[in-house]
Amino acid sequence: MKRTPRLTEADVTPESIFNMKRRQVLKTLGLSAAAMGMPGVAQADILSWFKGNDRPPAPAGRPLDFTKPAQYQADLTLTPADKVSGYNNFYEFGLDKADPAANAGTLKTEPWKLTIDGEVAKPVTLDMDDIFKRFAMEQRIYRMRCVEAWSMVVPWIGFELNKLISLAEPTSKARFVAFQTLYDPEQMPGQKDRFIGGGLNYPYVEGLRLDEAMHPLTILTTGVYGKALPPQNGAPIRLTVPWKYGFKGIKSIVKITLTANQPPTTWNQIAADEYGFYANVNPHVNHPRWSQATERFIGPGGSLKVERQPTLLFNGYAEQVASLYRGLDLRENY
Ligand SMILES: Nc1nc2c(c(=O)[nH]1)N[C@H]1C(S)=C(S)[C@@H](COP(=O)(O)O)O[C@H]1N2
Ligand SMILES: [Mo]
Repeated sequence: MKRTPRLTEADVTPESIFNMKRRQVLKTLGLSAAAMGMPGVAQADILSWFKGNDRPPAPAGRPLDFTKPAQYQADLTLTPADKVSGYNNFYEFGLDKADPAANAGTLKTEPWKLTIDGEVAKPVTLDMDDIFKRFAMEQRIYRMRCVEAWSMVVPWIGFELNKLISLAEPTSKARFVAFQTLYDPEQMPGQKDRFIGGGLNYPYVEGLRLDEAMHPLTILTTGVYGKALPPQNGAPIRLTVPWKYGFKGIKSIVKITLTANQPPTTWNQIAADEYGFYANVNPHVNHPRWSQATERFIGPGGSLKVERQPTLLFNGYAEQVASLYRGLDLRENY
């Protein structure tokens, strides 16, 4: 008997090639779900999940207090707010760019605790009130470049990660920083079902070298466009490393652990040849399946008007960060 083709681990592949449109996903699920017996979630649940839009939208983020340091108010054309918070990657809520905005509204971000531990003298757990009290927020207009070759310019609000790390007092053994997203399959359907979550391992994890984490451009982000982050952008706190591909910018962080050894990272685990630990934006190092020489800038105008522009080395931040990689082969360490 001929078996219905089913999605395998190899089909559920990284960013961009798992770009089946919602309709095709539904078709695939319709064909295969009954035959294979979906673990965890009944087919009907998935179908209604993918309809998406009957879910309550996220409440508007509350306005934040912040300064605007002149050196970080880059004179660049901004991506409009509705695109920054309407075109997202957050696989815990589905693979389509519209899924996070449609489906993340129910993420419970209050109360929220962030723990910093590992190779530190003073491990600490903070709630969001503690974070807003301890760290002054500032707006930073940063370029944002996804490995899929689209880009935005975003007015984030946040504070330098080095301030939090210093608070915990790294030991002399600390060389890397590991980050972890909330793990709560009841709230994040992609964690419960690999058809929704794209077959990634959850919780989503990321990492930086300690010197990258301490760099003044590296921020923990709590807001965008003047307000607290909406869930689809990684509320209530996410990482922003503007010279690296977007997948390094892990969302909805609950834990930061200083380590002696390089930590595993989610996209690297699923496709090591395509997504390196460094993930520095580099027009000269192509992705195995597409060129990184240019990018589609998602700017104002049209519904999703895009303009091709050259990719910049270190996403335009070479002057500030190139020294971190002196002597490192950027082709080998992609
Ligand atoms: N936990 C988690 N963090 C994540 C992702 C994800 O799927 N899960 N996607 C990453 C990718 S690929 C990108 S491009 C950025 C997108 O951030 P934005 O939606 O705020 O633009 O988030 C990153 N952080
Ligand atoms: Mo991305």
